[in-house]
Amino acid sequence: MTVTITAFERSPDGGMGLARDTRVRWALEEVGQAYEVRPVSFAAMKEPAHLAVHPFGQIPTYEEGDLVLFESGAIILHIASRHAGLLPEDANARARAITWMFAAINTVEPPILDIVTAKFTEGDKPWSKERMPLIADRIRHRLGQLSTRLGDAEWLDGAFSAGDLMMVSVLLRTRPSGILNEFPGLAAYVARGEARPAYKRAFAAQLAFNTAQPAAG
Ligand code: GTB
Repeated sequence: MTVTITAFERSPDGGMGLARDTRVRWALEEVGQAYEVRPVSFAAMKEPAHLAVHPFGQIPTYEEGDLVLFESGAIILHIASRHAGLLPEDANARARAITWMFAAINTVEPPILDIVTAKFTEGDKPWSKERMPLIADRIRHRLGQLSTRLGDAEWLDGAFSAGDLMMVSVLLRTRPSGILNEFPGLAAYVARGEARPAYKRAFAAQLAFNTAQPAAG
C-alpha cells in the first residue's frame, strides 16, 4: 500500500531537517517502508483540503489507503507497531520504549519549543530578551536529567528504538542554540542517531526535497 506523507513545500530551516517530517521519514527508512511526499505550502495548510487531513493545519500527515493520521508521535507509533525494527518484542521493553517516545514529546520537547516561540514569534516583545535565559535554564534542567539517566549507555533502554528516534529528533532542535553541546553525553547520543544509515537517508531526502522545490512567490 502506498504511504504518502506531507512536508513543508519549503521548510523555513532550508533543509536542516528540523521540521517534523524528518522524524517520520526516519521511522519509514528504519523499517524499510517506501513513501511518497506531498508538499504543502503555508497557505495550502490552512485550506479545507488540508484541514480535512490535519485539523490544526500543519505537517506532517500520513496517508495509507483509508488511514489518515496526523501528529508525528502517533504516526511513528503506528509505523513502529506495524513493522519490525523500532519496538522490542518483549511486552515490558516495548512499553518502556513507548514511554520514552512520550517523554520526548511531552516532557523534553515543550521547553525546547518555548525557545523557538520566544525567539521567532515573540522576539519583538519588550520582555522577550528577559524570558530567554529562563527558558534556556528549563531546557538545561531537562537535558541534565536526561543526560544523567542515559549515562554511558548507547541508547535509552537497550537496543535502539522508536523512543530513541523521537528523543534524538527532539534534541536536534537544541543544537542551533548551542545548549546540546553543553551536554557531551547527549551530543554524542544525538550523533549516534544521526550516524544511522536510515537517518542519513531521511536527512538527505528532506534536504533534496527542500532544495529542489521552486522558491515560493
Ligand atoms: N504536535 C505536532 C506533531 O508532532 O506533528 C506538531 C506539528 C507542527 O508543529 N508542525 C509544524 C507546522 O506545520 C512543522 S514542524 N507548522 C506550520 C503551522 O503551524 O502553520 C515545526 C517546525 C517548523 C519549522 C522548523 N524550522 O524551520 O526549523 C522546525 C520545526
